[in-house]
Amino acid sequence: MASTNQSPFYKEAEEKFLNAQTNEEKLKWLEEMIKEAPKHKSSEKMVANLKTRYIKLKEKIEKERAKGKGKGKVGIRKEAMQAVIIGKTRTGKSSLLSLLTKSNPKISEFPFNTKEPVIGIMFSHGTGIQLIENPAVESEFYDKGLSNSADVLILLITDLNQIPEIENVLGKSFGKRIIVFNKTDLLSENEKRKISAKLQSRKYNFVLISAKTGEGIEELKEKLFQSFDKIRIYTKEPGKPKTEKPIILEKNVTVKDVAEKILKGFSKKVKETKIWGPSSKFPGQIVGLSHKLKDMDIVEFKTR
Ligand SMILES: Nc1nc2c(ncn2[C@@H]2O[C@H](COP(=O)(O)OP(=O)(O)OP(=O)(O)O)[C@@H](O)[C@H]2O)c(=O)[nH]1
Ligand SMILES: [Mg+2]
Repeated sequence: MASTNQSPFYKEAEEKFLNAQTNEEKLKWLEEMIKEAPKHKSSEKMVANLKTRYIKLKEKIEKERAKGKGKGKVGIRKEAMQAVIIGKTRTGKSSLLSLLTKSNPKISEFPFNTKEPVIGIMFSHGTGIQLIENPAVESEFYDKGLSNSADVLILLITDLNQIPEIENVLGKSFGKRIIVFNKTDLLSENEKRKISAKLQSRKYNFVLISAKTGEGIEELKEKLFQSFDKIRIYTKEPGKPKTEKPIILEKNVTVKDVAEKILKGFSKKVKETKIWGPSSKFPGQIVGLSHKLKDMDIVEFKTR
């Protein structure tokens, strides 16, 4: 497209088109490029090309909408444990996401870089937790539905005044809140102490972190896992080691719930159950189907 003489307006639109992050945005700038394209004979082919691209892109967006993917955003499949990172721009949402997951969102000192939700998986406590960065609350890109459906909401702030602002936007989203105060590397010990004291007195579930230095990150991971109210259960067959990965279950599950899950509804087949771990009185204790399990228990089923 560079061969024909283009106006500065065209070039600007083209640059924005190339940098656009969503299909809607691309479409908008493509339309602008068509408008601003030179109208002489030598550029006819170029304009025709642009129009074809415009039509194709428009069709693609409409198809995605029809599939119920919302405003051209990526379809997000909700995993068993999902937490959404919510906050104002430049608070470090992308920085935190890229620290905790393999996701690689754009990070910059300039505002409003994240224009659609970004997903990552954090591996911790032997399992995967889905983390999603919701674009800045004060931007048009913020996705309200996403915050409403999450189990856990990470309110990422760099100033205590941001809490009411975010809560305002959240309305009555039911997810459990964790207040995460970021950029502690920029604060003195005294400032940190004051912030902690204030959050403590307001009875928040909170943690102070630095996405830059990693301070507080282990504590955050722990709080995050605890917020889901789930327990990890390992299973084993007689004479074999326990499973490598735990199954994740609601708190207060019984041996029967686990049996139903791993034996696919055939808990009747269980002849004997032994347990090791926090809910057992001694290693290898024999228990009945109604026994309540605790986080990190190992359950062995004998079915023959
Ligand atoms: N000093 C310091 N800077 C940080 C920390 N975390 C993030 N930053 C910087 O803050 C700026 C914004 O970070 P991002 O992660 O892009 O923020 P965001 O909340 O995703 O912002 P948008 O998506 O653009 O709305 C970048 O310059 C980061 O390098 C931190 O813990 N300490
Ligand atoms: Mg971001």
